[in-house]
Amino acid sequence: MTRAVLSVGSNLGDRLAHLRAAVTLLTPVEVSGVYETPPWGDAAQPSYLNAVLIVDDVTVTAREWLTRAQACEAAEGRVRDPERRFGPRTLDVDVIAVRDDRGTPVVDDDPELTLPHPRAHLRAFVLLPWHAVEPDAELPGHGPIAALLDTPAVTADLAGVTPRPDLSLESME
Ligand code: PH2
Ligand code: MG
Ligand code: MG
Repeated sequence: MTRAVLSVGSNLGDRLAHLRAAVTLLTPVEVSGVYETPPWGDAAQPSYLNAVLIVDDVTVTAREWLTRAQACEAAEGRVRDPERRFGPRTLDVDVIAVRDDRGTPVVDDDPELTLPHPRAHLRAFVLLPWHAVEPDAELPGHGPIAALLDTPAVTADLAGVTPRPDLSLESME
């Protein structure tokens, strides 16, 4: 596989430090800005910092991106609450979409790693940062992300997705 789009989010502890740890561990080729976003799916929790990372490594399969994502979450002390699927977390790294080395999108209904991510087309906090780094990108099965940003489900949430130019994941050396 070549290129994967990863969504990173944090709403517990030092949120920026958790996102920065993901950048250090995953060595992305593109890093979006940081956005402050209201919690989606389970409102009774602090707001999130979200960003999108583009990773590119011909030797890494889609499944291995998931393994790496989960290793980052574990390294940042994430504890999963089986009772609260969309509950707060120190670090969440989701594999949104993967293309193989010929540019063909990976489509898989494996419940362990469904690709593309089954809710990505509805999530302003994924689409807006992704669009900032790859304006012409397409979400396989859903079309251009620029058009998804204009759909009613997403536009309703866009107002809450606030850029945080004071926080950066770049130039961390
Ligand atoms: N992740 C969730 C649940 N809700 N809300 C926001 N704003 N950002 C997230 O990354 C997020 C969420 C579960 O993965
Ligand atoms: Mg998630
Ligand atoms: Mg996740």
